Amino acid sequence: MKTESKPPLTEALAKLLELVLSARDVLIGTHLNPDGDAIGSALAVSLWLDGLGVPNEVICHNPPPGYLEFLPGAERVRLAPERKGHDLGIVVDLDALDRLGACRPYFEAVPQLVLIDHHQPHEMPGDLRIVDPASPATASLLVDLFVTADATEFTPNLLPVAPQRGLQGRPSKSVTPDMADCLWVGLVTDTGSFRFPNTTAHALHQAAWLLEHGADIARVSDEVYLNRDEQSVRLLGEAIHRMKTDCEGRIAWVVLPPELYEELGAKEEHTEGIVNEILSIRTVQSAFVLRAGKHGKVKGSLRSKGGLDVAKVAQEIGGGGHKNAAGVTIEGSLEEAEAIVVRALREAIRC
Ligand SMILES: [Mn+2]
Repeated sequence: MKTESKPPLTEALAKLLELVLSARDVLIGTHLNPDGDAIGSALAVSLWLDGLGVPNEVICHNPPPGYLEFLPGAERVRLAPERKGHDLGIVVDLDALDRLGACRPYFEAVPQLVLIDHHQPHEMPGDLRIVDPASPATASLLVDLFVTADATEFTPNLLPVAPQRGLQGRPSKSVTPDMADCLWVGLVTDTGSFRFPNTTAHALHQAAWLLEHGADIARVSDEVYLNRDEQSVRLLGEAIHRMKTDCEGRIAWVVLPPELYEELGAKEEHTEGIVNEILSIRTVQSAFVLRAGKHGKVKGSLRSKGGLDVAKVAQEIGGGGHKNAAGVTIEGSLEEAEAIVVRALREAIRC
């Protein structure tokens, strides 16, 4: 694994501010099939640039999923830029430009690229890289940046003088309540509501800070967790019905064929969360879900508990991610991919 030296946050921030304040138009992007951290972080950056008076656009290969449409600024996310000639790109929550999908060429065309991310670096794109794999979410890195910005002389005061909704602490120079909502979503979703092992004391301090700065957690909880499509729950039911296990129940998985999605009227995004339900079985150490992707490829989500590193397993068979949550793309049929993942996991678990 490649390593890189981490510039101190103040240095990274100074460089970032220098770039954005001299930019004419900034293009912001995130990964395809965006999750809460991807959209939340991209919108937080966009709203921050608004405050700095820097024109910007947000693009993504897919529109925000329904449960994120309530986020302030979600309506500004486009599939392609409306303007030309952006002189700065900022991509968040990804390490490989492949993950930009159809948006990749737009970012390859910008003269300068900033990358803000918390995945294990492997491709290392970007002229300025603000990367910390120890950070639980890209939103968490952004909170650190904004808190650092508040403490500096060179950050302009972004907040209007009028009192802001929900503010309990000292006003931030950088983070508005709308931004706090976006950052809260990123932090909450990537830590599994502060249940995953990536939940550090620092993340909880940041959560408190976001609450003090106007995050509306009751609204976010309703929108994110009590807002599922009926097809999503029906797909979960079918998935659990089809679940297979191996190694005395230490591995559990589901293969979801395209016909099932057609039959239920379910979409790709409805797959989210199924793998975590399977992982919740007491004996299960690793769970995965496979579905047909595009161009004869199979997409898979892998999860694990405790010490088992599924990012390593994913890297071996074509993918990557975090220790307890990773993704793979495998060439071949669903059956072939299933055999490949089961074999790799059996090896990792030694059963
Ligand atoms: Mn993330």
